[in-house]
Amino acid sequence: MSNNGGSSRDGGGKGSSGSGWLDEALSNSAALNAELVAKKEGRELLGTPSKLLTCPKAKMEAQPGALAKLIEHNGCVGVKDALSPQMCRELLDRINVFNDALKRDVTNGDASFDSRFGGVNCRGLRGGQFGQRQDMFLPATDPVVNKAMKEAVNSLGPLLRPLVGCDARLHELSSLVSDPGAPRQCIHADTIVLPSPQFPDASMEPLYTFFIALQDVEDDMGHTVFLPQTHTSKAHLLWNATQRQKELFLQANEACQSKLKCGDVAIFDSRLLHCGKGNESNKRRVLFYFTVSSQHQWPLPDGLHGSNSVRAEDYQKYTLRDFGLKEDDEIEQTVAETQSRRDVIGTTAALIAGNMFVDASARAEAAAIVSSSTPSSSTVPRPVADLDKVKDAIIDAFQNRKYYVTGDLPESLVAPGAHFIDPTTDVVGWKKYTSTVATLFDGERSTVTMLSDPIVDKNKREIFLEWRLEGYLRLPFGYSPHFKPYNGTTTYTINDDGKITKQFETWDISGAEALLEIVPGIGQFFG
Ligand SMILES: O=C(O)CCC(=O)C(=O)O
Repeated sequence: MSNNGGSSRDGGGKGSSGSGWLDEALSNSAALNAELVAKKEGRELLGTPSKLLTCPKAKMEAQPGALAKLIEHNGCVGVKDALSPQMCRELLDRINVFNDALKRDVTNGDASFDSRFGGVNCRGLRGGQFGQRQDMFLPATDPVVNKAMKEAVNSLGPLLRPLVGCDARLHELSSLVSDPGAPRQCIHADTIVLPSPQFPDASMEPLYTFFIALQDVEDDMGHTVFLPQTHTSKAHLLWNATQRQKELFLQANEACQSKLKCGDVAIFDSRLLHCGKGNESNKRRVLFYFTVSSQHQWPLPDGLHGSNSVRAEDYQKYTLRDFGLKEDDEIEQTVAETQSRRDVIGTTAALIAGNMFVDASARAEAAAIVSSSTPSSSTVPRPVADLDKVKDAIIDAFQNRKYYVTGDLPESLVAPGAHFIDPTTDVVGWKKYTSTVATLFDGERSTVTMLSDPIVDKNKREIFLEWRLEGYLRLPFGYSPHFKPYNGTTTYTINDDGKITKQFETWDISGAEALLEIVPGIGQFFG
């Protein structure tokens, strides 16, 4: 949970590491300032959060690949009933015992603060050395903790396989204990997005954190607030800009909050912006949590990318296999799903519409996308559109409207819910695709060239195009870099109505690399 990379660092007034009154005074003043910032964020910058999209466990089991894809895209999701009520009760009791014992050990000098507790954001000025919010590490070998991990991994196994794989490493094993009076946290991310200006050569696979509630979290106990789709380089760039820009950015983003019942889990990409709300109740709120990733090393060697909330003796010691995750028969299907990730997002929309989520408004929104793209059940045969005419319309949009760099693709050519896929991106819908292209490229100064006459395959209902693209990007802060020309191909899939249901691009490697050098997270522009 040690957050990093952004402007709202620990700010918590750390327990034991201060060495004298001056350190303590500075630390307290930083903590007070952080609490004020957090209050302002809650009061003035974030609107009323909606509810985190949350899916029943059975749906997660039925379509894990689609859910994994949704997490990748959104950065957060909830799943119900990840731990049984009995396990939650047992673990909660254990954590309460640990909490008393470890505080005693630290106070008596039998253990150092940092070996048992993490640097949590806004720990709270009252509550002495430990504050009112603690990030308390849990030992992996403790029988109750171990049993809870095994149960959680078994229960979330269908999702963990496509999301991170059985060999994923356990990076964090801890608990969040928020006592009455714990203040609201500042918006923060637990890890940075790499590569970054500080670490241009570094890269990372996402780390996913699982917050499991060990009791019902009532509204006044403080939910966790998430800002979906902010786990991207673009979002971090804006969030790490000037204070004013950061505030505008926070105001512009939608927020949602987990409302976990006992045993439910909120899963999030550790780069996602989020914060815990204050505990205004008279009850303790405890979350059991762990963080896993297919990336085995974290933090990276010689980097200041953050630290992990895990006991030193457990650091880099476990993978999910150690908690019972196996590649069983299901895995074949899961691997296939992961390999054809491009197709999964379509399934995702269908799933949402098919009642995957508990949240009614999300379901309605997704249902609208899917119903409009679902083939009609009418039995009356309808005339099939002429593909040569569609080809001419595509050529017109490509050559005369330059839609690959202007976004000026007529909506009438596109089926609702169509996919636009390239080596960095997979977006759904005409609006999202066209508005992003228009924002990303400088259409006036960029050129597109058709390299051969498009080929029509009437059997597959596909149109194939070869092209070359060159020009300028339009990035934040007036930055407009030129990118090297690159060649590509596009395969359009056309439905019976003559509308594009899929635009699938490949790029020549050197061109793609050149573009990615300029905008490492280019795919996220489409997020
Ligand atoms: O208290 C919470 O709900 C969230 C805590 C958290 O996100 C953090 O400390 O990084």
